[in-house]
Amino acid sequence: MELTKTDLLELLENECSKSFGCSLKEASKKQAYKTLCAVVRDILSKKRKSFKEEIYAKERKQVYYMSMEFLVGTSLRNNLFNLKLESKFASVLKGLGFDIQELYDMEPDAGLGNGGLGRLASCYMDSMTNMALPGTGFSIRYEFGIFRQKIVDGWQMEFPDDWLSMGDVWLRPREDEAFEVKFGGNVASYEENGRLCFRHENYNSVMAVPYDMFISGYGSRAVNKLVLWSAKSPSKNSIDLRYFVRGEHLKALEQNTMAEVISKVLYPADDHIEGKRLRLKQQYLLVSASLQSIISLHLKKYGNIQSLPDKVAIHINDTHPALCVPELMRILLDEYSLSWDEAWDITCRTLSYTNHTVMSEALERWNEGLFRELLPRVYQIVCEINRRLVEGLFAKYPGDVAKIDYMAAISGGEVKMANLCLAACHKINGVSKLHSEILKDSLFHDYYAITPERFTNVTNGIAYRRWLCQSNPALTKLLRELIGDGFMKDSMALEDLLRYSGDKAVIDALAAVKRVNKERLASYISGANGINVNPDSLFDVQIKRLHEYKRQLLNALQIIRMYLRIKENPNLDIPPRTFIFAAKASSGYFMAKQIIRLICSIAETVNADPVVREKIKVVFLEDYKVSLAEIIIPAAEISEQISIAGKEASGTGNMKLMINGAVTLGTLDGANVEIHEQVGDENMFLFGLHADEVEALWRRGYDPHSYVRRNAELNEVLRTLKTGVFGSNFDDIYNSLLSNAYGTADAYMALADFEDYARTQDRVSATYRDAYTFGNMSLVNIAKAGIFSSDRAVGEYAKNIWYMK
Ligand code: 26Q
Repeated sequence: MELTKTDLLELLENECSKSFGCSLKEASKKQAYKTLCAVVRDILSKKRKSFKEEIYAKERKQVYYMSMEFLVGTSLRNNLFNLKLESKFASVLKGLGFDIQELYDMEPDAGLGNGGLGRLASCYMDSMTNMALPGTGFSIRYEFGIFRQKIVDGWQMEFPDDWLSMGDVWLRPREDEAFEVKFGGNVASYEENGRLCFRHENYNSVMAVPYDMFISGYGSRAVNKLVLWSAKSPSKNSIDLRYFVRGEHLKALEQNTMAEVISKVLYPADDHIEGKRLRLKQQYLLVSASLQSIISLHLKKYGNIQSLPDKVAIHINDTHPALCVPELMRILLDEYSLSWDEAWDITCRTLSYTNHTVMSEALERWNEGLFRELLPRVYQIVCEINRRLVEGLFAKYPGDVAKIDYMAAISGGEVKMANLCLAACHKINGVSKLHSEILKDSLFHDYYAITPERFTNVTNGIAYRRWLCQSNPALTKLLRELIGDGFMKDSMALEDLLRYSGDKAVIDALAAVKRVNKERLASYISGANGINVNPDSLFDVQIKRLHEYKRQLLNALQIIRMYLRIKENPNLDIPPRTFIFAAKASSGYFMAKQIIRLICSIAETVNADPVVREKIKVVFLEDYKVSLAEIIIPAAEISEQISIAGKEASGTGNMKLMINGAVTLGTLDGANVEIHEQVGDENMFLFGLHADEVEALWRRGYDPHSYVRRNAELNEVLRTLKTGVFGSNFDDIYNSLLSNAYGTADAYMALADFEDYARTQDRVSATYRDAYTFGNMSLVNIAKAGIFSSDRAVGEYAKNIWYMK
């Protein structure tokens, strides 16, 4: 039954009086926000109950999505939109004196992720729910999510993100359903009924307490949940009496804080990996608690463990939860007394794995000693998996020690997590066509050669109802007028917009929408950075994590080129442009922080120059996060996707920008290749080396100097890094491009692609002058973006990987 406004009013008043002992008329804004969230959560909770009963009765297969990250962002508007209750609640609240937008603005982002991989996990939860697939996400309830970024004199500073004070409204703790997770200690063996058994002894226990967050789907009967584990000390009163009675009071509390530190903070790195003990503890907490929970639910319903792969699919989101492989084996062997072969068969058929990166720095390996010390029984199992793996490989490739070493789960004193997944999972996929080919051809080639049937591709997708319908209401309204609202359920219906290709009135209407969104972003920029940008200028956007392979530096070098050209010719006739950046750098990533400093310095010089600033402006927005992306993306006209070809696994920002009408300026990397397939040369600005050319150039020997010698303009640009044109010197950046002692200068080939990039940027300027040509490119991009819906992606996972009905 449908909720009326009277119902909503009653629900709100009851909740407010229950929680705050007052009526909404007397409530503060904060109280009203918490009241509203609690009411929405209760509505979802009721729906959840009936959906749960339905899937239970139908014995439907369940998918569990294991991820160290879910970049949820905000939930209130999303939930109201999905429940189709937004306007009713808005009007009821208005009657009580509250503006719903102001309540939305109070919600902090749940920033439980770094970037693409984490946001993808959240988009997939949304889509599973839209499609009424029974899916549960498992992750960690980090007390502090991704750090808040401030820029001080061009330097990135990191501050803790205390999101729970206002964000915990969505979390429902289930204290009494905690699971014990064991660390350290030793393993004793004994014999029982002729079987060799193992007992984990002298371990330290940590309790994993689940917190549920409900996930709503658009006009869907389903409500799924995200389960976040929080680490708690097992001792009842949080004091270890063994120490307390000896008078060691501090030590008695230490164990407690040691346990709870596990879920304190998200690791803010998405590039190079430090083998930190705490990170391994986090991974095991997630894996062990989740598997215990999954298996106990399964047994309660089905009564036998053998049916696990038929009723349960467990997905490993990159290698971070790869401990699923040995931990599931451990549970099956030690707790259910299965034979090795039986346990292995169940494990392989239940698990699947997605790879999200080909960067070798990001391939997870753990020091064997650390691994053994922290997880002694799991380590034994990894050793046995490895022994059997290597034995099999030896039979296949007798004497090919290098190959076997490369494929082993343990080698060179390290446990290699990707190889554990490759050895076990029944399906392995990349996240774009190009990326999946690269996995087969190079990174995972040796595994592909033995079992090609396990390898597949699922090109990423986005929850476009959030990224288009909710964050760009003006465009959504226009689209509904033009093509009806079929696209809100089926993204492929966006193609109907092609009917209006070349239609000047429609292109004008799209431009008017873009203009509204640009004004909104301009006002945000003026508030945040104190910079006034011209809403009639071209908004050129590069928003993503800061990494050398993503080449924000290439963008910056081109801006320097434009700056020098304007200085040389103050009458240079180009359409005004605003370059907008937002990016967080890993806290320990020195070069990334230098690049932020360079961009900020360019911004200062450019924006202060009375002549230059009439033609170009540069803005670095601090603290990039989901809710900021939702403001920038609708206003973007050019989407910079300029990674060195072969390194960006997919990219998903490119899809969000595309569906909002931005035109891609990019290399043939990741999903850009498939965007190109959709829109063609004429609706995209492509440049740069292709992935195979990059490879070939590496093999030939890459010499960045040769490009500088050939291109006087590039030489001038690079000189500014040394001569202090932008306030100070950027020797470290200069050296990274030209004089790295180890022959790895300019490892991401910014200089090789510079000339083509600059020429293409000029083409962008020329095209932008013709509003109809550019506007029509934008139209085609919106129309062709439907394929990049996460509904499509999740549908492919469900069918080809999780084997769900
Ligand atoms: C691992 C160990 C220790 C500390 C940190 C990490 C870690 C954390 C996050 C390693 C990698 C990540 C994140 C990777 C990521 O976001 N990859 C992106 O995934 C997107 C979704 O598939 C792709 O679109 C992007 O191309 C890819 O870069």
